[in-house]
Amino acid sequence: MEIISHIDAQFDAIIREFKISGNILTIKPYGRGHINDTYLLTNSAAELPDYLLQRINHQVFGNVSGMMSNIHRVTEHLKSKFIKNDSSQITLELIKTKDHQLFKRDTNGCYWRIFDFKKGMKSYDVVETPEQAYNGAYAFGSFLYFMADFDPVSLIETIPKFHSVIVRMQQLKTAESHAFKERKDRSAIILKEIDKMSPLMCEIETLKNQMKIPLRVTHNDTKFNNVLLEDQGRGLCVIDLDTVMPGIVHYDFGDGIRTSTNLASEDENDLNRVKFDIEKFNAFVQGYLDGVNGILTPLEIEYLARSGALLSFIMGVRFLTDYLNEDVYYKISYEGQNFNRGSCQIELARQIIKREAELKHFIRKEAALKKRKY
Ligand code: ADP
Ligand code: GN1
Ligand code: MG
Repeated sequence: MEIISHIDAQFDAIIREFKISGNILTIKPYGRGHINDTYLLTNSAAELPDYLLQRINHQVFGNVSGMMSNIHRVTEHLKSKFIKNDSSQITLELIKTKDHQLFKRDTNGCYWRIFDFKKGMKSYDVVETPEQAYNGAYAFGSFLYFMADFDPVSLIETIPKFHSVIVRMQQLKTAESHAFKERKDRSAIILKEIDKMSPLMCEIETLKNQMKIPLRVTHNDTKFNNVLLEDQGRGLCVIDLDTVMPGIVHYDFGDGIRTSTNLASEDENDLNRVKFDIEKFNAFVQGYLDGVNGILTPLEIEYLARSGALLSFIMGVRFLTDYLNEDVYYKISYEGQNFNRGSCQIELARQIIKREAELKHFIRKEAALKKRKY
């Protein structure tokens, strides 16, 4: 494999470690993820694959080897399921190194991996149509369904207590106690609102701890831009598998609702524009329930309506924490972005909580209508 000369020597050295086909013509930063550094590698021959190179954020993911082993096992499992049951779905494919490893550590201590790039598919930061919401939800729902015969505790927990409200609230309090006055003052109103909402937001965690809600293999980062939809056709691919680990359905359903029903962007500056869209909610519910194919228990179904608020709340708390910590976790592109992100998520949580009875009614009705396909 020859790498075209204008590619930076550092990238050149990394790419050469992996088993890729053809010659890489260009490399450019890609996507809008908040955690890893992502690059699109374009092949010089159109008929050969393009690739997605990522520098893994090892501050966030302390056990890179365990995480990569999770991803490998999960993608192999899904691939075999899709071959047997569902031709519209594909999975990420890891490209191994020439010495058959799942990632490479460079001399600076950075960790790199390569996936095949899914041509003709794209992700959406803000969902445009109910049909997109249905399709993405279907992919996330069937992720849960097809992973149902995989032992959740055989996966390593890539970020322990990732969606624990109790832990996230503790982290917020610690950040608050260390924060600069200016950031604390700016956050004061929203912090009060968070305190008021917090008891209601702990209920699902209590049910999980009491083992009334089953532990499953969950994705845990089902933000809508973590599913690729085919431009033309019905193809679907769930991506960003770094946080696949044991969890509960509410984490996945809830984050999907958070990111597919808000008419505004995640960091909207004007809170009046944050609007929960019921049409996209309904479509997401239908897609998700079709995807999970009847495996949810009555108690799981009962709490789905709350979970959209829960995940909006958790993300609001996490963004605010990072704002108070001077933006050390999430990538930002302007000062105050984490404040905007946090305020938006809390506003969305507030709107969803207000409509819980109506949302619950819709979910119950839809769940009763769904029949198993397989
Ligand atoms: P992060 O963990 O930083 O969010 P992701 O793995 O989600 O990183 O990748 C960032 C973006 O890159 C995604 O939102 C998506 O748009 C795009 N992307 C990721 N993997 C692929 C792939 N295999 N094919 C095409 N696009 C991809
Ligand atoms: C991060 O990696 P990305 O951008 O898909 C974060 C999620 C948050 C999300 C908020 C490992 O997701 O938990 O919901 O930002 N991922 C991690 O947009 O913390
Ligand atoms: Mg992502």
